[in-house]
Amino acid sequence: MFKQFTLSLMAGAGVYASAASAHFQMLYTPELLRDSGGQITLKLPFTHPSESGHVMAVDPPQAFYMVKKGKTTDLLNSVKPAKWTSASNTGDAYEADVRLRGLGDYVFIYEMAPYYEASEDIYIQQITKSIVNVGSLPTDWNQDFGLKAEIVPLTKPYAIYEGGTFTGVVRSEGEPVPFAEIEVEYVNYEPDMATNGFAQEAKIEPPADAFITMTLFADANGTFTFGIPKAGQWGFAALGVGTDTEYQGKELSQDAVIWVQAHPVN
Ligand SMILES: [Cu+2]
Repeated sequence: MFKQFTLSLMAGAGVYASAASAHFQMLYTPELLRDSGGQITLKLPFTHPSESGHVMAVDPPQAFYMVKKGKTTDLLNSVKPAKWTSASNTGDAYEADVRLRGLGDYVFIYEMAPYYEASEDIYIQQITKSIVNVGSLPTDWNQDFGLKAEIVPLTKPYAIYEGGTFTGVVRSEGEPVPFAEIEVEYVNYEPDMATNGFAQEAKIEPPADAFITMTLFADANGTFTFGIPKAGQWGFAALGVGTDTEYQGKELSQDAVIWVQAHPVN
């Protein structure tokens, strides 16, 4: 109740909770672990998923592709504009329909255009990865793609129990990034694939603002582990770990993002 109140207050004043919540480039489909292939839709809003925060308009992505059994398929042409609605606004976003054929891992890599964050006077560019598996057959999930900013999973990101852990390594062009700062957010408002927006109701109630975006640091080898308390999708963003540090004369934070999904224990 209190949180709802402060959120609407801040929205009314045109002030956004950039200190309390992190930007996350979503690459969302409800099930990262599927029984069969077929067409899936990926929703691509740039937003604040743990608090259904504002949706930010970004230029079309610089790259979007998938890798399956080592083969890369360009998906940039399948990206189309779509709106996304949060508790704060309805904003411009993107989505893409993709067909999955056969068993294995489909590694989706989405490189958004740099976004100018006025409140910090910097550009932000996230290189986002999400891995969809069909039929529990592992193929490509733990590949290091040598991206400018990347989180390479050491845990299968689609086969984690609620109460389990996720371990990843922050890398930049294959090199570990020691002591990288990582922000963690829960997709706390269920994305509605039909209406293009977050649910009204939160799934969990963070006990304090410090839980809206959680922060941890990688160790000296760029490795981190996070215990996942709740089923659903969780995003990890390693901040400013990329090779590019400037865009149009301003500081650029080139972040590595990965999405993982935990399943309930029944
Ligand atoms: Cu923002």
